[in-house]
Parts: sequence; structure tokens; C-alpha cells
Amino acid sequence: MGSQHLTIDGAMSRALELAARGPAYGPNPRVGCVLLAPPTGTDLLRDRATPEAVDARARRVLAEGYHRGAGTPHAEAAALADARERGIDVRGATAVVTLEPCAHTGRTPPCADALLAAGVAEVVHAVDDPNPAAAGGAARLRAAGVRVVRGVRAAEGTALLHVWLTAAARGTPYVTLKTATSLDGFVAAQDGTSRWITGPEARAHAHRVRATVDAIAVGSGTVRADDPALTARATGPDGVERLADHQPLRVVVGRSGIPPQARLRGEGGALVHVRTHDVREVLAELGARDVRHVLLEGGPTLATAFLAADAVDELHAYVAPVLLGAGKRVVGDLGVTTIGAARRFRTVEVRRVGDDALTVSRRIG
Ligand code: AOF
Ligand code: ZN
Repeated sequence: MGSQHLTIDGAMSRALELAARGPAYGPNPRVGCVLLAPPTGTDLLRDRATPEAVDARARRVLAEGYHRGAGTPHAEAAALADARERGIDVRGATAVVTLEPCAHTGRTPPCADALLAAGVAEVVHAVDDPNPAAAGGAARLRAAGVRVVRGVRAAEGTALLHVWLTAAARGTPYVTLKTATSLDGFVAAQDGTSRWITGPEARAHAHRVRATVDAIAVGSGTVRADDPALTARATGPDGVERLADHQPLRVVVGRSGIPPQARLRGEGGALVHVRTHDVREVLAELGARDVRHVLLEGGPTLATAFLAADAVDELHAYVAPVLLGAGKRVVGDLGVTTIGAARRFRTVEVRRVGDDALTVSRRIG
């Protein structure tokens, strides 16, 4: 870092970069923080054109930090610790943070108080905290005389935290439905055989996604039909398949029992059996377990229930250039009888994975 200089805008880009190094899974958001020195020889407050204007001059980077997951220091605390370790005085500094500093004592003490105690003069953040338990940091800082500017690079901050913001504001997990189908929308042939419709690249990609979520859910019928392990696995450079460091919770939805020999009882994430078909109950149960992001991996009954309940936030549709003409459909009857009632999503990404196509789309509104 030494003599690196950044504008507030540049520091926010850096803070966003740092934030993205944190884990995508877990109950907490990914947050980054950069501490900038006060502009030399000028009065920060007198220099402003408008109260909300941000300083355009490059300033020395004093310290930086990011959040590494629930229970570890928040980004602001990590940046303050970085400064302390290197003996740097942060009095009069500007804290550039991707999320509004918290005002609560959760697993760690309030960041607003830590910034005040350190003598930070100005706080610039991208996104307001929607978590009612933690919010209020900006107001507390202002009341103590700190200048607070919000909304800098807000679109990027919101994009990075899309899943967490949706789940935190709503109080239930963000739901991603993954499907792997033939071009004509089948997940299995008429005789029930389904291995493999999509190719190895698509499966590897899906495993990488598994390693970023808190929970994977399947219906109890799928457990009996497919006996999935529901682990996140990756093949190393040596060609050996291994479990990823993070293993999501394995959730089975439905009333029927899980066979004692089921593969999902093996090594991997903890197993939860939610004995209901009621989508709201499933989401409440997962929310109570601090799940922010659940990936639905089948089968059609579970997918249909969540789609019918309008409970799918994101769709990952892997489509193989394979035609079956008949077989088991990816979703069942959604009660749609006319095109105006169709379930529609907005596409955010289309990419090629091996021979297959992946479309990522999100709920509209
Ligand atoms: C984070 N990391 O860098 C910031 C957060 O209970 P706690 O202590 O883990 O606090 C979690 C809440 O704190 C979180 O939901 C968010 O509202 C706020 N800010 N959280 O995990 C951070 N700045
Ligand atoms: Zn905090």
C-alpha cells in the first residue's frame, strides 16, 4: 500500500474489490473498507461545493480491510486493525465502505462506534444497511459530527450484495432454482434415465455454484429416485475429485423418510429434513437457520411448488443440445392457462459451458 493514492471513487472501487474476496455464503454480507488520509493542507468541510459532494482529489491510502465471514471482524474493524498494526494514525481520515457501518452489537461490536473512537472525520458508503438490527450507523455518526455521504457507486455495491440484500430485507432466503434439461425441456427420458443430459462442464459449473450457497434443497422423491450426494465437489489439477472447503446444508423437503443408506447422509454438509410441502414453511425454517441463499436442485415437484408459490428469485437453466421429444418435464402445471399469466424472468447472463448453454435470469420486480 505504502504511498498509494486514490480518489474517493477509486477507493470505493478498491473497497468493492476487497469485499468480493469475502465468502459469498454465510449469514453476513461481503463488505470492504479503505481508509484515506485527509487532504493535506486543506479544510475538508470548507472545501465542499455541496454537502453531498465527494472530494475529487487523490489521497493517501492509510489502511484497508474486508469481512471474512460471520464471527470475524467487520470490514471497518479490519481496516482499523490494519492501521493500528502498522502504527498509522487515522484521525481525520475518510472511511470508504461498501455498506453503511453497523450500529449494533452482534457477533462483534458496532463499527460506527469504532470509527468514532478512532477519530475518523468522514464516512462514505455505497449501500444503506437494510438489516433492521444493524442499521442506524450513518445517523449515529452524523449525530457525533462525522460527515456521512451515502450512495457512492451504489449500483455496483447493490450488484455485489444482490443476494444478501434481497434475503436481509425480506427475512427469508434468496431462492435459486437450478435446472438441467434437454433443449425441449425434459429432465429425463420416458424410462426415467437421465444420466447425463448436460455435460461435464455444466456439472462442474453447478458444483462451483454449490460452494457459494448456504443450502441445497431437493424433494424427498428425488432422494429416492436419484440418490444425490448434494456435496460441492471440484476436480483438482491431479484429476482427483475432492469436497470443496465450504459444504452447504443439505435440505430434504417432503414427508416421506430418507433411506438410511442415502448418499446425502455421507460426508458433506449437515442434513436437515423439512417435513412439509408448504413453501412458506420451508423458507421460514431455513431463514431461522440463518440460510441466506438456497439452491433448489430438483426435482420437478419441488420446482413446481416453488414456482407456483412465486418463491423463485433466480433461475439457472443449463440447457443441453439434446432432444427427447417425450419424458419427464422440468416443471409441472403452474396453473398458467394464458400467456399473460406465464412466469417471466429477466435474463442477467447467458454463457456457454462446454456443449451446453447456461441462462441466469432473475425475478422481475
Ligand atoms: C458484516 N461485515 O463488514 C459489515 C456488516 O452479528 P454481526 O456482528 O455478524 O453483524 C452482522 C451485520 O452487521 C450484518 O447483517 C450487516 O447488517 C452489518 N454490517 N456485517 O458481517 C461487515 N459492515
Ligand atoms: Zn460493523
